Amino acid sequence: MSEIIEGLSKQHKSLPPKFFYDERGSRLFDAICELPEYYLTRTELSIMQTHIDEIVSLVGPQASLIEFGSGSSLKTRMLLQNLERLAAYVPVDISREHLVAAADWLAADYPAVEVWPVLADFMQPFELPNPSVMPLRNIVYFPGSTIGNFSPDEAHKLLKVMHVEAGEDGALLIGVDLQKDIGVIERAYNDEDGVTAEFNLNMLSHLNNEFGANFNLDLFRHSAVYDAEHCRVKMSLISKCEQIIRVGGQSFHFAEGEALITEHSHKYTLEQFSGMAQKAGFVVDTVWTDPEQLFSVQYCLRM
Ligand code: AVJ
Repeated sequence: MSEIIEGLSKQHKSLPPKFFYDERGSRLFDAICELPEYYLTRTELSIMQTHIDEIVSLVGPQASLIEFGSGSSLKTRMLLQNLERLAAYVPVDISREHLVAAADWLAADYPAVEVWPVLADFMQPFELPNPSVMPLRNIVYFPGSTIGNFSPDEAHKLLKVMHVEAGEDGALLIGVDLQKDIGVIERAYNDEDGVTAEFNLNMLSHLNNEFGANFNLDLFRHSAVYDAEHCRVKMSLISKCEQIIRVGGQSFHFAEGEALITEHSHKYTLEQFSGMAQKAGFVVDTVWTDPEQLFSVQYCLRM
């Protein structure tokens, strides 16, 4: 609740993207991943499919795979399926619900892999479990260009935590969306069917249902524009009129046309990302991209 009050009290109102993901929000996000305009998911998956053998040989046998976030995605499955004699799969998530669901599901499908869920906020270093087989190295996995949700400062902090968790001889396998034609990016966040608009507006339903807010969804509209100066998509909800919203015993005034920022999605050049990785103590070892250079999967070694 305090995060909501804080975000709505700012001069430029904003709320953290994690408030997208109630049950309906998670379903809408899955639908986004299937959209023809949303190139990210399918491109990342195809890059992984094309290069899985090389990924497997770089990681080597008996690694511990530490996913930041609880993965139930096809990409995670591909790794569990293919990596040699994994010592453990360690999903790290702040949501007990997500963590337990993903861990149970994967444990059932990959009985040979020890699943060790960790309930933690991965912005801070956390303790790793002790699997029954000693891992030869730790591989931090962060797919989906989720790194794009973080400001450069936060992303740096997060990469430093990953550096700690990767440990001696560890590595980072990360999906990073790339800078490209602005039209292609903006279409990915403004799909024909309006699924992204629904996903964005659903944050307000979530706040109504879970936190007793009184947003009227008809009085806000979806907006997603690329901010070239900051190399990021700014997704927001624009108030269609002057209005007062109540939540947590407080009132918040919206002017007509005022924006509530719901998400930033940063896009990187290969050079920018490699500079950021280096600052956090990683060296980019191998970069895989698709033929159009839309997206990248990067294997970074801990220095
Ligand atoms: C899950 C953060 C990678 O930024 O593209 C999709 C979320 N937002 N459509 C992204 C999202 C709108 C997505 N990430």
